[in-house]
Amino acid sequence: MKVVKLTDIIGTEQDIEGGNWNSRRLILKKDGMGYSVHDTIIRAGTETHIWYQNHLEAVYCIEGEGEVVTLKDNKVHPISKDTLYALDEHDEHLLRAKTDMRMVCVFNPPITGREVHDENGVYPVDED
Ligand code: 9YT
Repeated sequence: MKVVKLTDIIGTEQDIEGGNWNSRRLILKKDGMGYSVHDTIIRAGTETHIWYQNHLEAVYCIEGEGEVVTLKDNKVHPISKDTLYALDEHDEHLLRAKTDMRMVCVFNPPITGREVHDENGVYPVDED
C-alpha cells in the first residue's frame, strides 16, 4: 500500500506550475493504478481553455467558487465546494475561477507526470 501526503509532493517534480493553475500530482501512471489523482489549485480571476481530447477527467471542488462553460452549448455550470463535474464526453470548456479553487482531479488514462496544456488546452496522448 502507498500513503502519499501533499507535503511530500509540494516542491518536487510532481508539483507542476501551469500558469492559471498549480497541480500537485499525487498518483501518476507510474503508480500503476490506471488513473492519476491531482490536488490542483485554480487561481482566482483566471479563465482557462481546456479540451482533454485524449483523457476523461472528473473534477471534485473541495474549496472555492467558479464556473465551467461547455463550449458545444455555451452552458454555464456554477461550481463550488462539494461539487463534482465529469468531462465524460471530452467536453471542450472554459474554467473560470472567481476565488482560488481547490480541485481533486482524476484522469483516465493517467497523466504520466510533466504535462501542461498545449495551445489548444490539450494534454498529449501517452504513446508508451
Ligand atoms: C481542473 C483542471 O482541469 N485543471 C487544469 C489542471 C489539471 N486538472 C491538472 O493537471 O491537474
